[in-house]
Amino acid sequence: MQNKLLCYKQYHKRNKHRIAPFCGLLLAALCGFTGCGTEHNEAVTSISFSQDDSTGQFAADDGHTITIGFAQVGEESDWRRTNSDSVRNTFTTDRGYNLLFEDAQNDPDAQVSAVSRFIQQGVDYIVLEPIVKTGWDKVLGDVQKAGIPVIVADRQLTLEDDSLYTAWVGSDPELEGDKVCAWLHALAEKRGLDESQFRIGIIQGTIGSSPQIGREKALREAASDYGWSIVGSERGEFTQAKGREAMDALLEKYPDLNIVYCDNDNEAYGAIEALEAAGKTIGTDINNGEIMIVAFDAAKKALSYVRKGLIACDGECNPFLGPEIEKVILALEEGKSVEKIRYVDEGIYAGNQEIHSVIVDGKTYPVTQVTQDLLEKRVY
Ligand code: GYE
Repeated sequence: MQNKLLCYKQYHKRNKHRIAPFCGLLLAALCGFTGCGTEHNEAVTSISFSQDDSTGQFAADDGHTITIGFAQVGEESDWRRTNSDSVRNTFTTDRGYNLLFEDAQNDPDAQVSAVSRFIQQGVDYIVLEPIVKTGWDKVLGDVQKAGIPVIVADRQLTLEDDSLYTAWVGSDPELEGDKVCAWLHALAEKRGLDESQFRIGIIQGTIGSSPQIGREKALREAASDYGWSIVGSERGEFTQAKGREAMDALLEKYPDLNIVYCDNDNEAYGAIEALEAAGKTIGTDINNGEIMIVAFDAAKKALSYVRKGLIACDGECNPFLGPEIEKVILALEEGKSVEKIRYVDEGIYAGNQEIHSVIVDGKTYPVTQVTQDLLEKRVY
């Protein structure tokens, strides 16, 4: 990510959402030569996959069982529960796996301990969805000494030595943030809104987690590019209950805020409760007193809120990582090399049809309008 941004910023210091397509091509070419694209300077691919857990044939064709230690974050959100189901549905006994599932309940120390226990238990693979980015060097050094491959999924981490994990698969939270911010800017342009009147409150996810860091970085950069005011931030911990408390605190401190940037859907559900209880009107008409909410994940319930106009725009974050993790494990089982970094493709959703697409880093992303048909077909 560092390299991507460095590379990008040399060419597009401002207006990153509106760069001309040829610049994107130039950038892509340069990135190809310089290895831009990840904070790890490794090969990157982007994968798209659908809203389900369709898995290939089962793993241990030769009858041996593969033991996987899975260090999960917690149960804080709809996203997380779906992600846990995806992993559980993929690594079943029937399919040749013994899954040791450890839920750290959002405690980074407990998660480090869980990974240490996996070493004692002699697992074949460790799958880690790190709560926070930092603090992994020591325990992953121990894992490497024990010769256990580590697959990092969902959230990103920062290590002194990237050889401490074999592969990473997940989302690019900064790109998710860039897309939502590009949508806000596009809406302002389309409606002729004065962006210096954007007064944004942030409801932050778990501090130090890569989605909190990435999504907030995108917002702060966009705010500086377009003259938006960020009035303040409160911690929402990615949960509905804390999201509600955070919204109450924001309203108390900044009664004139007109946009709420929620780091996930569950926080948005809490924010909606708080705003409704305070008698506020939620919507995109911020010039006439409405408060606009944007969020991330695009869970089914959130998309029903998008359709109702309660969430204006929702950046998708895909939780169906089980099959993607399995692909890595099966390749390693066959002695094949695996790509170090694989981003999953993700969309962006809005309730109105005003903005058809947004451009980030020279790439166009369609904005999907949430229809009743889409909602009925949505699994998560
Ligand atoms: O956005 C949030 C969850 O790490 C991408 O964690 C994930 C985030 C997701 O609790 O809902």
